[in-house]
Amino acid sequence: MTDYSPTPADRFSFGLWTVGFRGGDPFGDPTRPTLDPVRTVHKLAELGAWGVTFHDDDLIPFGAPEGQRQEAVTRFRQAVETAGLTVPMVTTNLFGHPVFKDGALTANDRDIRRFALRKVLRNVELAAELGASTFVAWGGREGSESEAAIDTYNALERYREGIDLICEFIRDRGYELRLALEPKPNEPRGDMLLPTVGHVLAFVERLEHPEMVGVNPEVGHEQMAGLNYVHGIAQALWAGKLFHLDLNGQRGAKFDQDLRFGAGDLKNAFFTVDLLERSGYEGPRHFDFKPSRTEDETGVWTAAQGCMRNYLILRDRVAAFRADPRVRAALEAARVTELAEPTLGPGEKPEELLVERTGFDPEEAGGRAMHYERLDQLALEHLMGVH
Ligand SMILES: [Mn+2]
Repeated sequence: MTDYSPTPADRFSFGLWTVGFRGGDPFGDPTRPTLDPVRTVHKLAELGAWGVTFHDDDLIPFGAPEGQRQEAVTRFRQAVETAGLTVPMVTTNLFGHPVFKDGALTANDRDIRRFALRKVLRNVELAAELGASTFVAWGGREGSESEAAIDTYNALERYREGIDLICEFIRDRGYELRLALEPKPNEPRGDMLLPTVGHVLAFVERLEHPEMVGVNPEVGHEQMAGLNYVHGIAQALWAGKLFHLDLNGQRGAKFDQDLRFGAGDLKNAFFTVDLLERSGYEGPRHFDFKPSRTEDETGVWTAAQGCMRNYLILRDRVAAFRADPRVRAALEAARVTELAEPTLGPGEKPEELLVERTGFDPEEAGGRAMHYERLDQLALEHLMGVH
């Protein structure tokens, strides 16, 4: 029996802004002091994490002069090297400063769009310098509260122009970087552009270099829209577009809770781990969560450990589920495996479907039981640790 201690081989990563969350919300002030990024790096390594990620502003205060910028980067880079961590992903804060109150790449104000892109390109340089392979773009303020205030067609055109421009810059510089766009339906804007995984996948196909751009789905962001996260990442995998992902917890369609992974919809978390472990996904298991503002720093690290422990426990549970001969029999009985078989036979033409030759009787087929109740109960019992 393992004690569920993570190792770098598990590829767990955390954003500086996650454990560094100070607990401020729209109704209350921060409840915790600032965490030094260097302390975070060493603490994450000690807990068994593999990687650390950040927004530019998490590391370098907005508008800091060049000297201060260099000092912050050098200090962070030395800590990462000493701790033996990696920086798999970097992202840009295009939502915090008042200049981005109406968006960044899709702001109506052209000067602001140009400033936003300058901020992104400088951060792309930093991402390449630190050896990151993924650059996440979350359009935090790309959206509106009023349909009158935004021409959605033009906004999508400017979004496309912005992402194309970033890709061109990466290609011109010869960087080994891929972009991952992060969907979210709302919050902080009333309605956001690219609200779901499906919207991002469709958007990517309109780009100049679709092969460079994928999706970064977050558990809570899909569930806020009442969608099934497992189905979302499955479609991203099917499209070859799951470049990165954000694991956390959410309870239904409400504000973005960013609970630790496993808290919230535990059954969907079970099947998320099941899919990731069976799919051959080799990217980071990145946690984008916010420790509750009720906690002090000790509670923050307990929550970070909880994210990793819950993943490892669920990995154990899904392995037992898949190995159980009763589950295999139940999958067979439910004909889940039959879905892998193409609907047309080899060499068969659609025309041939027009004539029924097999004696198929819809009345009889309509009466065939699927036995999903037994299969789902077995999954729940494995999840609850009975087997
Ligand atoms: Mn979130």
